Amino acid sequence: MYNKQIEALPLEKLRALQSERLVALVTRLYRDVPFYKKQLDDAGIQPGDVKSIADLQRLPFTRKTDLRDNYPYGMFAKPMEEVRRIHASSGTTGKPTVVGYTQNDLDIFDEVVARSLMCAGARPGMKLHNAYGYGLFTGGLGMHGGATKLGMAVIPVSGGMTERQLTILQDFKPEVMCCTPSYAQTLSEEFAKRGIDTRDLAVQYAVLGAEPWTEAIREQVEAGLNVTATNIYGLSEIIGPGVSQEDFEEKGTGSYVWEDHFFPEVVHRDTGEPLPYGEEGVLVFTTLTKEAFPLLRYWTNDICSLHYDKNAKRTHVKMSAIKGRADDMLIIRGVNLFHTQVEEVIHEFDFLSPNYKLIVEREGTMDTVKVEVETTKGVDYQNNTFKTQLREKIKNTIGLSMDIELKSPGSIPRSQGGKLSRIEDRRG
Ligand code: DLL
Repeated sequence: MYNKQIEALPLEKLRALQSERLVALVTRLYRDVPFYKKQLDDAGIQPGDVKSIADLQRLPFTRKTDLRDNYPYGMFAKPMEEVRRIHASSGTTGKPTVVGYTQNDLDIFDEVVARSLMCAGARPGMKLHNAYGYGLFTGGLGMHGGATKLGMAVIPVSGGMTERQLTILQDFKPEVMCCTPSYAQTLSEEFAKRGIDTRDLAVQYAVLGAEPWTEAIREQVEAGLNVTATNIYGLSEIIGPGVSQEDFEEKGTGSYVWEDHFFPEVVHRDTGEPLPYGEEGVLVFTTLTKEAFPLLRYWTNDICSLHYDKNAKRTHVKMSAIKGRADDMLIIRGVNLFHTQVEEVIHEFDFLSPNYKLIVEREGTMDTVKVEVETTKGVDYQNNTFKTQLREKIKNTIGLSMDIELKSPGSIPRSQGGKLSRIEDRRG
């Protein structure tokens, strides 16, 4: 553990710490951010009404539209003289979301990423091949700061230029690498294409995140790169990478949320009602300690569930893998669909590789989905039996009839370094 005192803090003490931090946060927000003063006044809540973390559920949500309405700096709680860095995430539509950090915020960022890296298997003295993009995206600089804090040597490769990535992975001998899962797929395939045996690499751990992924991709990447791959989750609005992290020895049991800084809730996507542990809904975060850009009950739109794992090393709550973003969910003939559900079905067939794309079209008033998926090497992609097997499995598990097109290996677009969109929406 990077910070045993906090990561293994007994739950009672964690709650007391969260309560103390929430009370201070609400006081700061009411005093320093006009948007929050109005929000709280409108809800009939005064700072003194909030006495513990249990009162959080009475407070209003903050949504992405609130950030847009206050673009670029209207939600900042500190004067620019105290801000030391600005990041932004490019929205799919309109203006980016702008976030700021004081020096203290940057220190917290380093701390949670250092914790995450250690949880992923990294240790001081190791080298990190950092293939997250450097720039306005929080991935590159975020991982960089945390790795430095942990005592690693950072190789700031950034995303893209795949040929160079392969050379550096071979010659610089990093023990840890980080990038998006889709780019890890690309790197693994490129090594294979060149006949390079990845058992000769020094890399042992891959820290993958920034987009949804399932066990299908974990298997491909772990085998292809000869690594242990874990999930790192985060978003710019909350801090960047390092909001939660999966432990390399507890794979598949969810990712620890560093809840001394980021308090998570899962709520019903229509009513906003808090849901019990284990139930799936929208993930909502309150930043308990951030100074420049603190947020109350921020509606991430990411779909997952929370649970406490009694067999775990740490006391913090775990979140399940993200199924997708609520705004990326397809509604096909009344059935809700995330692309990760199709990915899970693909995983069940040895003749398929997790390189796929969903194509959504509208025929009259009906939406249709076509799955384009590559077969594994040496498999006949024109074999209709395989197609039928996949179609039926999807129909039985997801409840939707989909067109299937099996493709030859290498024919579906790959990640060139960053996040990869696996849905092509042709509905116009
Ligand atoms: O993607 C921060 C990050 C960088 C996380 C590097 C992990 C590693 P944004 O660009 O603001 O920030 O995008 C945040 O990406 O709301 C999720 O929808 C998605 N996302 C991030 N991590 C995961 C993950 C960074 N591990 C948005 N699994 C979030 C699934 C993820 N989705």
